[in-house]
Amino acid sequence: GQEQERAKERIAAELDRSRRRSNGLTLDTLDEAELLAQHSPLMSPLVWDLAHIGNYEEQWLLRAAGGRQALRPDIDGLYDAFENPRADRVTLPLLRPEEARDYNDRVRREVLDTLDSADLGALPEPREAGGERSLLEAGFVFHMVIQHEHMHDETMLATHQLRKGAPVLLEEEGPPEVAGPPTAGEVLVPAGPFTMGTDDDPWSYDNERRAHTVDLPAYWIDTDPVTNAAYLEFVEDGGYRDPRWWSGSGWEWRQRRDAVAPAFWSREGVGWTRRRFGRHEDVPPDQPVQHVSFHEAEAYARWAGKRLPTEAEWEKAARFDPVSGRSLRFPWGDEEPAGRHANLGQRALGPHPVGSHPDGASPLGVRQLIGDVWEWTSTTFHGYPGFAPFPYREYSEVFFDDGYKVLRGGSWATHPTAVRATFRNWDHPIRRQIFSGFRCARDAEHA
Ligand code: AVJ
Ligand code: FE
Repeated sequence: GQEQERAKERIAAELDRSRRRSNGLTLDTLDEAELLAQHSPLMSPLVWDLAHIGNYEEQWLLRAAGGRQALRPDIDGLYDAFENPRADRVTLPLLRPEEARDYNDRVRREVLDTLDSADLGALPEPREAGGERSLLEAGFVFHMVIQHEHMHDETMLATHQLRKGAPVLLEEEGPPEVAGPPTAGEVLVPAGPFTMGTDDDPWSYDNERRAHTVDLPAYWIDTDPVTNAAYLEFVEDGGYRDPRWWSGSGWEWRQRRDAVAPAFWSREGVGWTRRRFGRHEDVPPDQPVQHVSFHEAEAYARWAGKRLPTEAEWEKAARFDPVSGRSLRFPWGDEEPAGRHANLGQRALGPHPVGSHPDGASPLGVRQLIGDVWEWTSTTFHGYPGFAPFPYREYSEVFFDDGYKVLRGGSWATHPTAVRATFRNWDHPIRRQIFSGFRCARDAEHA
């Protein structure tokens, strides 16, 4: 009925929004040579991401959900991320930019066609143990495809950051004027249970499920992400020369890379500058530090006499409401993210200063958890108790191999549909081309 119509309108609008964004990062801003080029061995050529987005949409919306035949069975292999490591994709016979555009447009026309007659299924219901989730339930497969496109858009932004050449991206908005009141810097999260994960969020991936109770001892967590100014103290204190602060594998990484500061920073006289989407600027002291690896985050925390939060500690700080005892969808409540809540969706081309978005604080008074920078946690990526892969093992299960650390909260580059307080991201602990930062935590002293 009416509810389905509204859901379909939302889906059509979000599909359109994500495609404008993808095209804005590719066909609208770069020439063919730049789209086909390999800007870094860590990244795909942008034209690969572009056609991969269309191919994924075709596979899931037209074939799996719509029961249609493949439009281009010959290209599936090219855009399979597991068959082709990122560094090799530039050597494949990829669709040219204009061919990718035509293919994506054709897929999208047929998708909008199937959306009209799709049965989005019942509203999500809390599931019995072992209950099956279906592709269309509460619109899930459409939500998955929308989020997938935005995830690749964020990946393409990381490619833009690595590319050399004149700037092509525009900042839509300057930083907000509203700053929150200063805090003591940390809050004490009281001991006790909270609900982690979800059973019924219609946008949630398999790895966010199931909801389960986690009982944590009391801990302190920073009210704000670690700033460039704070991180610079670690740098200037010789933090990168002192193995005491680093784990064994962290120190090994630091030496191999000869890392002396976050990625894209350079020392200029007595100060530091950074390169951001082709522009050089002074490192802004009040912004969350970004482009640090897990190893750097961990070393800073040890130097500061603290540690990284576990994933459960991050999530409790982000969504536990001590008054109602409930876990919220976002730190500020269940309301969809608006500009006042968080810096999301590539409106800015970087994090906002610490203290921005007081309206986005969690019930416990922790700020900027959503948006600005992805936050490294100390947790290795695995499934929650009772994990069941859905709808395919390669979304998350194949990464449960001890090689990945969990990141939380999304960055300024993450679209609002692709993050929530339960959302889990993961990467290798050495990666820092992503928009990654962190905050610290520490144990509460036991009386
Ligand atoms: C969830 C961001 C780790 O980009 O590797 C993209 C998302 N999955 N295509 C990634 C994803 C399939 C994934 N991350
Ligand atoms: Fe993908």
